[in-house]
Amino acid sequence: MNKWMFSTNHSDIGTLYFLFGMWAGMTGTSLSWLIRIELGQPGSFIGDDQIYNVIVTAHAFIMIFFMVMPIMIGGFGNWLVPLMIGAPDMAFPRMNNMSFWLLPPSLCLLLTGSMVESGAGTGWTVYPPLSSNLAHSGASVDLTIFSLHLAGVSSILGAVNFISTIINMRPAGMTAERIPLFVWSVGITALLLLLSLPVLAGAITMLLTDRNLNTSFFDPSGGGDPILYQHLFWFFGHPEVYILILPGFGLISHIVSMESGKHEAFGSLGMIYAMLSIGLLGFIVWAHHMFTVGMDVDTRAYFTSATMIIAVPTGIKVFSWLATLYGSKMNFSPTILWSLGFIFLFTMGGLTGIVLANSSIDMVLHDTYYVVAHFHYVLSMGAVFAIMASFIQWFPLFTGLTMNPTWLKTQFLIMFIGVNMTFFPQHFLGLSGMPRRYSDYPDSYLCWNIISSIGSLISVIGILFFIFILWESMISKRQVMFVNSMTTNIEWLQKYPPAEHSYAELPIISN
Ligand code: HAS
Ligand code: CU
Repeated sequence: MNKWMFSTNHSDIGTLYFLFGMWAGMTGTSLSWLIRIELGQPGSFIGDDQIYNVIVTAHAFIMIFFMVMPIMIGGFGNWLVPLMIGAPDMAFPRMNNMSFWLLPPSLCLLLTGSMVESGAGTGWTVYPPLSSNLAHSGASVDLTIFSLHLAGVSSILGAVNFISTIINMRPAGMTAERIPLFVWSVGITALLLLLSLPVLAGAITMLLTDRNLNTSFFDPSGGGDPILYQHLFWFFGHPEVYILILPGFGLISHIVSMESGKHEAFGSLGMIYAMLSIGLLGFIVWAHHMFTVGMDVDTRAYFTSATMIIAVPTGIKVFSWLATLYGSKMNFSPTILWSLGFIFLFTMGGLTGIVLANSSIDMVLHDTYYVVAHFHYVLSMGAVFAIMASFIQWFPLFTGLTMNPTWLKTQFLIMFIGVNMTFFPQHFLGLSGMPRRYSDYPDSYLCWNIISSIGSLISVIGILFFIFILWESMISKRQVMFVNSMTTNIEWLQKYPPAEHSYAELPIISN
């Protein structure tokens, strides 16, 4: 057996998470390509609406749970958090290995759920009654639920590990406001995971018993209520979207300060409070996903107002990044290009979020492509751009190798054009009423759909180019001369050496 698979070392596990996330990312991208092929021409291509919905569902699950979360929290979190606080490893190294190894079986269950019988075509929200046993009989949805159980256990264990590591394994002088921003972002993300995932677990388990044990939590004929599921799901679902972006916020803060030659990001205390506010506010806005269920007007007014308040701490973050860059000599390195792209496009996605937060506007935009455009701006261009920037930034630390910077800049340009061409037209489609989760549309939507599909082809070419750049860096073995000390906060650690009785001293049993 490969010793590396059972490694309890944080960087080995981080690398496993990267490899897993990249594999899942390619799977998720392939599915998105199928979606854009179906929608790139009028009429039906796949020829089966259930299969189309299964593809959409699997695409979302894979991208959220098996690409963004493993790469950001599992990959960057494991690699960088211990290094940035000067800990020898995570607090619970063997549990760390288990967190990772729960994911491959979880992914297998998800893929099996899409391939057996008629597949789970429920969307990632898995709303009953569509997900109940009348509309989705057979094992598919049950397998999807089990997949989420495993992924949830993996994330909860990971969250416990990060929280324990960050609280207990810091050097003596590293007081709260001196904890690096990325470490803060992972800590807050872990807290959100710990508080929100059990609610999802409860909801899907109730759904499982409704489907198989004749309970009726979500079935009105037995006194239940399908709206209850939506509340439970979004009490998890909204914090989840901040789980997907907060580590990216932390990573971008480090990159902009490193690349502008400053010792830390502008207003780092404000950045900490902004992330805390975003995390806490994220728990009291969930029903902005449910404005059309028949809520009374006061409840809608509350959820609209609470949601919009999140623009304030998020604005603090955006303007602090810009203030960090201010006055520096721009070097337009590949990482700074991705970071600028992140700041610009994430803000665009955030602004369309503010539009959707208005409940009376959302009555017409809900379940249209406008929502799809919104969340792809914050995810495909927010979360993914943060991942690209960071992967390039820390690649020399991870591998000791360098990638070709000229090619990386070209690759950024291809991706930038590709994703904008894919998702910008979707705002127009949504505003003119095109609904999400359908495999066909009236001819009046054809033009923007063709442009969107061509854009996705360009993005796929960009991804393939990146894989080529990675491959080239590995076969040509260009060793890196030195790793910027700020990548691991070494300067800081020399000033504040590890505490005498930190867990650093405890024996760590490996293998
Ligand atoms: Fe969102 C739906 C509102 C941020 C992800 N979001 C989704 C879905 C996903 C998602 C995946 O209120 C679809 C889920 C599904 O499958 O159905 N979202 C917001 C708001 C914010 C926001 C207000 N979303 C995110 C992030 C995500 C994400 C981050 C993942 C990474 N979102 C919604 C709403 C829906 C929604 C509705 C439901 C729609 C529906 O009908 O289904 C905010 O956190 C964004 C804050 C960021 C900014 C930009 C930077 C701020 C600056 C300060 C100045 C700006 C101000 C704004 C003061 C605002 C620069 C006012 C000024 C103007 C000029 C307009
Ligand atoms: Cu939300």
